Amino acid sequence: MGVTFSSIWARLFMRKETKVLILGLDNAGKSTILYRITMGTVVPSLSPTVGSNHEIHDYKGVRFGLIDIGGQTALRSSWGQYFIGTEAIILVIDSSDVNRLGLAKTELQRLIRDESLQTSLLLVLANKQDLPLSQGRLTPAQVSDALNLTDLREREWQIMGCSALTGEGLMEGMDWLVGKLISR
Ligand SMILES: Nc1nc2c(ncn2[C@@H]2O[C@H](COP(=O)(O)OP(=O)(O)OP(=O)(O)O)[C@@H](O)[C@H]2O)c(=O)[nH]1
Ligand SMILES: [Mg+2]
Repeated sequence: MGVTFSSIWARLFMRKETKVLILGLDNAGKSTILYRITMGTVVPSLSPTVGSNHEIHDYKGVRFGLIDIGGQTALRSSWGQYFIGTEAIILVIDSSDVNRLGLAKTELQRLIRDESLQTSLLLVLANKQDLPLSQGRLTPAQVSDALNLTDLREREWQIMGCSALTGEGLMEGMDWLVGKLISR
């Protein structure tokens, strides 16, 4: 109780910024999710991110410092420079990009192994759930299987189906993060 109260106190009144990285392959929907969360709307015609986008967002007593980093192949090698001090990773998966789920899994394994991220929470967003199953879109359970998430025994993780276009699932994901952060 005491720990929980002091944690809430610190986050509410000292405005400690909680560093969250939004990672994933190019075209997964990271920037769309960033602005959907912080501005509550879909920003049309976003260009692929070269570098990163930073936004501060207060939600349920937590001041989130959200960093969305470009996911193109050439940019993924520079993700490491953002890792120190990361309290949570939001890994965004394009649920319709079935051919590149293996690559997404390789990137996830790289994140999991990194020394700087050992205590980071992991929220996997199976994005683009608005697309029809007939177009080959996978369910969150299928994405979870493809990434072998149940093998992650040392990690606090969660998977959530979402759509950055409709907003479905995003707040539920943020609520999971808030719950975990407050109880730390
Ligand atoms: N149908 C559908 N399309 C989405 C969704 N989220 C994003 N998109 C589309 O996917 C494309 C890529 O979105 P971005 O947010 O730019 O992707 P990104 O992950 O930031 O890509 P990089 O910056 O290159 O790493 C855009 O055309 C978005 O409109 C979603 O939930 N559903
Ligand atoms: Mg982007």
